[in-house]
Amino acid sequence: NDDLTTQIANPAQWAIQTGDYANQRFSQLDQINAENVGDLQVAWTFSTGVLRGHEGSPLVVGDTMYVHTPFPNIVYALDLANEGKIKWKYEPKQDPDVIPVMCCDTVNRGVAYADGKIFLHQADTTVVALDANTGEVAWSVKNGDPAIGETNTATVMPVKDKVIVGISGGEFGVRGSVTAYNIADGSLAWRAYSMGPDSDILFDPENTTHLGQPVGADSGTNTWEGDQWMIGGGTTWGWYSYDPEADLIYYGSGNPSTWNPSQRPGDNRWSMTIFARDPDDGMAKWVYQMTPHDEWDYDGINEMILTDQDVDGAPRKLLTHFDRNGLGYTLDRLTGELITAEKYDPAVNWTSGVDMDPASPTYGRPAVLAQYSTEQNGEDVNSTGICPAALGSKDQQPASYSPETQLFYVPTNHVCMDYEPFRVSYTAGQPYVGATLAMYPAPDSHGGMGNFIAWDNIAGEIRWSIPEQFSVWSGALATAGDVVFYGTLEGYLKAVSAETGEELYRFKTPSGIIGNVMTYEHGGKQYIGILSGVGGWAGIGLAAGLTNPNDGLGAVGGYSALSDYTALGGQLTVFAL
Ligand code: PQQ
Repeated sequence: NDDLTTQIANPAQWAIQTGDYANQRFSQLDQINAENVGDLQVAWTFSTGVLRGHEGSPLVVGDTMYVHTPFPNIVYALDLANEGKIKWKYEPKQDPDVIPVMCCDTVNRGVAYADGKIFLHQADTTVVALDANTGEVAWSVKNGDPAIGETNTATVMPVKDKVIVGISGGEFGVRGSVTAYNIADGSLAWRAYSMGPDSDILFDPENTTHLGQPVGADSGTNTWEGDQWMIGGGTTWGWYSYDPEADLIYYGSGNPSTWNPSQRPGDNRWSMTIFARDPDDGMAKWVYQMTPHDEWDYDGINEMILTDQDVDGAPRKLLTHFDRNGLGYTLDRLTGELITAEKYDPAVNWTSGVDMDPASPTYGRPAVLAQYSTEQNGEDVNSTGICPAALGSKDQQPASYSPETQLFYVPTNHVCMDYEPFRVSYTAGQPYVGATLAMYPAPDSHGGMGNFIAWDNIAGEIRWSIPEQFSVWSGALATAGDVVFYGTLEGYLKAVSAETGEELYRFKTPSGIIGNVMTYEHGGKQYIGILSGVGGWAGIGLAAGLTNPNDGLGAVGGYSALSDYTALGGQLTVFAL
């Protein structure tokens, strides 16, 4: 999208949730830098008026900041030229019946901007285009139906003349899809499902490839038994990236439904898959399935970060992805060739690693340790001590990349689990989970449930690691000032050296942070912005008032100590020197 591309190119703005189309979350601004970040002060704050988990970040386009909230998904336009005065407020009317159909809190990862419009994708799957100046509704379209478990938490991505939209509901047997609507009027352009017939998944059996080979006919049905693919999951609730030169969009699909693997024999393609698609017609160029026949709920939706780097002395167009399954993957983003797949948390134990030999029949597949399987010979198996837990070595909390250090800064989880699968039958709109989970800190960690790490994607190695008491559920920001920012579940905004990880600054915001750090410049001054407001899957106990350790899909027990540090409440905190 030309307008959005122009807005993104101006480092004074934060025009897209992901920082740029490549999802690098890197800012050229360097007024705040490693030397002076210790002097950061709170410049101003804004209460959102909403209590539950606040993911995503504000946008800044021109003199306006756009702040969103979790359900009921209010959008505020704040006038930065007038001390943050509220220019307009949009509050959709949504049926609260959607709340119990949201798996992991009522979060929303933010609005998007393009062509003078603000795009809000509500919890109930209504996509609304608002006039960026007035907040008037330009058009509105229903992407799904909460009555059958379809909801939304993701942001959307404007590309060219379309807006790319995902869907949630993998815990309700929703069949995931990605949909493109025309920006001009909201009309449907195309929809591509994660599984199903070739015409539904927009695959060309001869030209869509998996690890360099054509996928062949019926690849989205022939690794499923019977009609299970129709309730097969593979939802698309994560982040989207775009390479304008290659003209491809990238995203991942989530867990196959149900969580009980013995009920869905086969590889369950294309759940747990990275997709490269043409934004004009949705056709898939290549795919890579990371976790065939998932047994642990390792959704593949985490962000795809696009970089141009040298590999073995040759410049390459890369895609790096920190999967829930604990492996950090780097692929050639033009062809889908696998370059590295290495554990980015040493605790990962369910696999001994990925077969990297192109000549091998199991090329590209992770080798599974039987001890951590949750199924043997088609029978359910209760398994203990599996690392990572279902929420992965990293969940949706996005990493950042600095082209200056060529390092990725990754918020991680250091949590393991016990997994008890059970038989579940499908009823539309009812939970279709089929496993009981217990989560706890990884055994070697002295109680720490997370780390903030710097990752070298070519070597496949951790450069430094900062232990955190809780999982780092906030998105990172790297800047040309040689500083990296992230938030913690206790509520600290932290700044660390991009080179060494040394802590340079911390400030405790009013609530736990699961939002993503952003930066902008206004009136010649650089600002850092972060939403606090604890919640998300890790904070579901606090957000939804749950206390039974196995509730919240197993997360409540693991994170119960959070209530000793923080409480609910949405607030934006903006910092400056
Ligand atoms: N959402 C969070 C969060 O915002 O903290 C964490 C998760 C979700 C998960 O770990 C999930 O597995 C998950 N799965 C789905 C799905 O399968 O459709 C949706 C969501 C969501 O929409 O937030 C999450």
